[in-house]
Amino acid sequence: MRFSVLTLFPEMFSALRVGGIVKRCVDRKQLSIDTVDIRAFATDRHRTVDDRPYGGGCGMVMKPEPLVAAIRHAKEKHPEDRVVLLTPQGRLLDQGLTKELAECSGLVLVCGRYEGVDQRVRNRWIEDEISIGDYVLTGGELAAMVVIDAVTRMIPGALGNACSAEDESFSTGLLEYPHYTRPRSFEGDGVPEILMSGDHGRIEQWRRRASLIETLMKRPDLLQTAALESGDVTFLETLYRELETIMDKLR
Ligand code: 4GX
Repeated sequence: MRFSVLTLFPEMFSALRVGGIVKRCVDRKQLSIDTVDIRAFATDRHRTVDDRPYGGGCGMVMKPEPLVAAIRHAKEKHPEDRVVLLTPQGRLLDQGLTKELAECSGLVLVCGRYEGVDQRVRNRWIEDEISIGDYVLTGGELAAMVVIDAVTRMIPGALGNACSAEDESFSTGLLEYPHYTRPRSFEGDGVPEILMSGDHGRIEQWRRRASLIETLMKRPDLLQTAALESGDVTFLETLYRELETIMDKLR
């Protein structure tokens, strides 16, 4: 996977090289992250990259010329790479979109600053618009890093260990079950006995049910789209009936 990042603040992306899985993938050449400084493509003496909006109003707009020169530069080497703009107006990033992006050979991530980019650049050059959530950032850089991070862990072998990103929460569409490690007793709190039983069938069932309960309590909306098995529905029906019995007595 290849990322070309177009930004006015290329130094921000050094955060990805400090440590962790993204750095390891870069070191192993499973991933490349090239930053392109948009300001380097400004041609005037002040290296201007923004200008006032036509029609008036507050804030500035990114000028088309340096931005398009930067996009052309990134596309030159790899014309097949998809040009993506980070913006609150984009498709909401979720695990499905992350998987879709991971199938691309390369992405050109365009990080906007100010009020945004000239609409003509969007019309001609932007192939996809992505949002990392319904809130407003001061620039696209952190959003681009979120995309890089989430897409990187979908690269086959990226997570290093034998487990794949596939068996975790969100690939099932459910929240993760609770995790425990040593010590067996921590400040008086123990670990669910079943996890120490060595009975892998029952452990798997406990974890699945814990995931279902976690999802029901914290993100019930996810149950609507999760890949539920018939045993899951049976378990949820059991919970439902148990609650009904309790409620009947309370009322
Ligand atoms: N998920 N922002 C981009 C400037 C901007 C506006 C419009 C292009 C077009 C954001 C988000 C986000 C703030 C990044 C506005 N650039 N990006 N920036 N949420 O809030 O991705």
